[in-house]
Amino acid sequence: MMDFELTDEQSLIRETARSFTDNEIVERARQNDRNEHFDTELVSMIADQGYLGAIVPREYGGAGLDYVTYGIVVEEIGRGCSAMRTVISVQTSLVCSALLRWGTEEQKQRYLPKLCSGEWLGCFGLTEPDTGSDAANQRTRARRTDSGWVINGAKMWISLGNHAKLALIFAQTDPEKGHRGLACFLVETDQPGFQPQEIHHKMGLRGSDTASISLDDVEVAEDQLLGEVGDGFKVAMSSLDSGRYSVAAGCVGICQGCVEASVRYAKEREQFGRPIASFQLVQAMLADMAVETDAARMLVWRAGYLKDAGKPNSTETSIAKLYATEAAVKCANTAIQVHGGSGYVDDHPVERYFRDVRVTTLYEGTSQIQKLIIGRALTGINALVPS
Ligand code: COS
Repeated sequence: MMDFELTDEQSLIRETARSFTDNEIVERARQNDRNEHFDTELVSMIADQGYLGAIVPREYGGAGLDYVTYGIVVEEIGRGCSAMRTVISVQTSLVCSALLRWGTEEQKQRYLPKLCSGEWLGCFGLTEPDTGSDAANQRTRARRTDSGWVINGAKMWISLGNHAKLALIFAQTDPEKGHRGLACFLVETDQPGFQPQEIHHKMGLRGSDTASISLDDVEVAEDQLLGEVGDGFKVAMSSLDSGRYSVAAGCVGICQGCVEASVRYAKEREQFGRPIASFQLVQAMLADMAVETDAARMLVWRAGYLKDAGKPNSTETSIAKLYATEAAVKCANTAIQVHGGSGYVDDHPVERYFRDVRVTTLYEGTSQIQKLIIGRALTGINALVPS
């Protein structure tokens, strides 16, 4: 049996997320974007809705949602503001999911309730100035000491890095071991030597907090290891399985927002004595956006279904991430075309969609990386390693 119907509970959660987005997020999103303001008050409101740590079981303070329902919430928030959607994706998918999957009981109890309530923000320190797609090639080093570890290195493009109280920091413990030498550390950011710096003048996501981080002799206790030494790469990849899903769901929201804004505008705007919605070439643009939106949403739902069923889903998640992010880039571009000159200023949401969406085919694995993951699954050949 195949079921495309949302349950009553999912419909209710969608409606709630939709009105929360329209009533609380949309107008602030524009102001925050204009002012490059990371709106911690809005983050608290999102936390109060239960959207941070949505997939975390209730016993740890989460909302206990399944992945399909989480995706529906992320779509709605993504329609309103990609900067706030990024907060949810990072906190829930990159940080909480890693703790859930790899944390000891004590680590889960220490951190998950604070992250779910929004009392603490978390960040995911994988990318470095010289380490992007080649994530295994970490330059940050962790050295054993009598009492634990000391970390030195630098991280780059870290969302929430200036506000986070907990940072997942990936580091190499033994360069000769390659990706099997990596470890992930739970670093509390008030630790001496942990120094974030704000990154400004971004094309989009101006309402999101982005940092470069330097780590100078940062000491971490032994019990702050997440997983075992050597698990670091798998911790990162499993988090990205959740993070890519979340980015994809947010991009479905951008696509949907483009359709809604464009239909509304095309019916209002008159040229040649009639609404531009009555012109075939305009309808073709609306139809193209609607098709992209539906296709992206179905791929996200499939990936979510596989996650909920506990089935392998990395390839399907990459397919959803690749398709939804590229679809959202196209939709944002087309939506501006429908709006004409009005789409070039921020009176309508499409101008911000266009800038905000651009990063989604870059972060959490570029479109090219997703294609290589999909290609490897199809052929069994790893195109990333010289043969
Ligand atoms: N979950 C758990 N483990 C995984 C995994 C996943 N989704 N994917 C791979 N692994 C494991 C593999 O099983 C393998 O384990 P063994 O060491 O036991 O063999 C190990 O990790 C290495 O896997 P793989 O061979 O796939 O590693 P590659 O070096 O080929 O991976 C890619 C290359 C490109 C896939 C990876 O580096 C990547 O995703 N890069 C993009 C990084 C990224 O998204 N950065 C954005 C940062 S967040 S803004």
